[in-house]
Amino acid sequence: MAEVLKIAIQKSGRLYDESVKLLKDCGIGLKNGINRLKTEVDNFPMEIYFLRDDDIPQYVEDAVANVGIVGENVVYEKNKQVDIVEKLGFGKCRLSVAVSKNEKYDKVSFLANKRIATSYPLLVQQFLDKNNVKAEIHAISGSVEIAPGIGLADAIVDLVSSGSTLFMNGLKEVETVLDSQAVLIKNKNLDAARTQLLEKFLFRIRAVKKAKNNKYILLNAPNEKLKDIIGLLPGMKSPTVLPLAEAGWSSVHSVVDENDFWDIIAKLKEAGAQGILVVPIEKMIM
Ligand code: PRT
Ligand code: ZN
Repeated sequence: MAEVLKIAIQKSGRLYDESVKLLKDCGIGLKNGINRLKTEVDNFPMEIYFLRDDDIPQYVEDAVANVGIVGENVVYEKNKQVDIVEKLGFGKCRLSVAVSKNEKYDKVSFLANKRIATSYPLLVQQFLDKNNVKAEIHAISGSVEIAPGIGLADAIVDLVSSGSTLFMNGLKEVETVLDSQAVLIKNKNLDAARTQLLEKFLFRIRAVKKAKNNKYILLNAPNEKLKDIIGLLPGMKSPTVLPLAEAGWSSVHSVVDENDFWDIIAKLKEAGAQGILVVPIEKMIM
């Protein structure tokens, strides 16, 4: 049987939808039936395993799966022998210290000799060591945010994204221990065939990521303004310029970074651009 790349993704939870979407955007056709442990793929030599996120680093270390998609927070806390290959740009959150909103927190030494509840004892210990603070870590597996309210802890370290969970529990965020996002991890001893498949997969992931951060832009410009307008557009090489049917006008096509997008649009209008169209890009290969 030909070699396949075995990938582990979260079975359900916050990373599931985006992980599946990434595979689909990479042209990897998942068969339905997510309630199974594993699924095969028709059009790419890949097998997909659906697992709890906490178990993914271990499975990848043990080569039960060759690669996996999991949060950096889990990778570092589990501390398994795996390599991080690529940041994936979703599942963004931070692991933060929070205390009751009434506490007067000034610096990390506030935590000295305090009780800290967390599901991330290793990362918290490393954070305390780095700051030369000794505290008591209470490792608990869920509902960490209620620990201060029931008198179990003086502080917590937990994942935060919008901050509303902390707010609803009368807590405030005071330090960031780790910024996290979903990453692709790999086994340290992939054979040549698997390494080649991973390269192929990574090439697609990067094209999808790049496309997500860029937009295709089309606009009409009076020829006398062309020079100014082209000056505003970076493009992959340089913008494409085509004559319009109406004399004295051109159509300009280019690619702009999502982050600079609104800024550039405003300047383009000011410079005399009209009929600006902005289109999402599906894949982008440089
Ligand atoms: O069942 P399984 O073990 O696979 O899933 P899980 O319940 O352990 O994990 P899950 O699905 O909750 O999260 C999977 C991964 O998503 C995490 O390991 C992070 O890498 C990432 N992620 C991103 C988050 C969050 N954002 C997040 N906000 N994981 C958890 N939260 C929780 C947090 O623990 C807290 O309870 O959401 C709450 C805070 O959210 P806000 O928006 O109120 O701040
Ligand atoms: Zn989990």
